[in-house]
Amino acid sequence: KLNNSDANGKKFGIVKALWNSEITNRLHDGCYNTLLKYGAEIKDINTITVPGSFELIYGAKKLFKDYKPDAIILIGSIIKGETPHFNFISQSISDGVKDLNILFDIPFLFCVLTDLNQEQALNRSGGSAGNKGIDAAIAAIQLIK
Ligand code: DLZ
Repeated sequence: KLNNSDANGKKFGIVKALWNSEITNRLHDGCYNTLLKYGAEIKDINTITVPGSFELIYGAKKLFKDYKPDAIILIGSIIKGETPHFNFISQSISDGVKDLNILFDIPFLFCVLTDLNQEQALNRSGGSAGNKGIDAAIAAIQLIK
């Protein structure tokens, strides 16, 4: 169980994809507000944006090197289209986040929704299925703790 000051004095990096930005903004709000709720200071939360989820890995690597945070949360929303593109991109991103976790000595949190449609994405970004941005922030704080 977390205390309200567990995130205090810690530095957080967030990388947010702009593709499906209605969803990623909702995830970001949940994540950001949760970090504040547990004591993180605004000056210690650095959000950068990348064009799409595929670029989250590069953005996270760059943020790690430039900002030296205690944890990095990667936020994206991939929504299935007509082609297998969805599967390739989802798989390569989860592989990439795994690689970041192996390569560098801080946790990288996977907050990338892979949904079949917009309705599912809305449900999981502040709707009936909660907000996965909140969950990712809590996981980041738990790992640092
Ligand atoms: C190209 C593409 C497609 C079709 N769908 C998504 C998506 O659902 N979610 C997302 O975050 N990004 C998507 N992209 C963009 C790719 O992530 C990437 O930005 C481009 O392929 C350029 O590398």
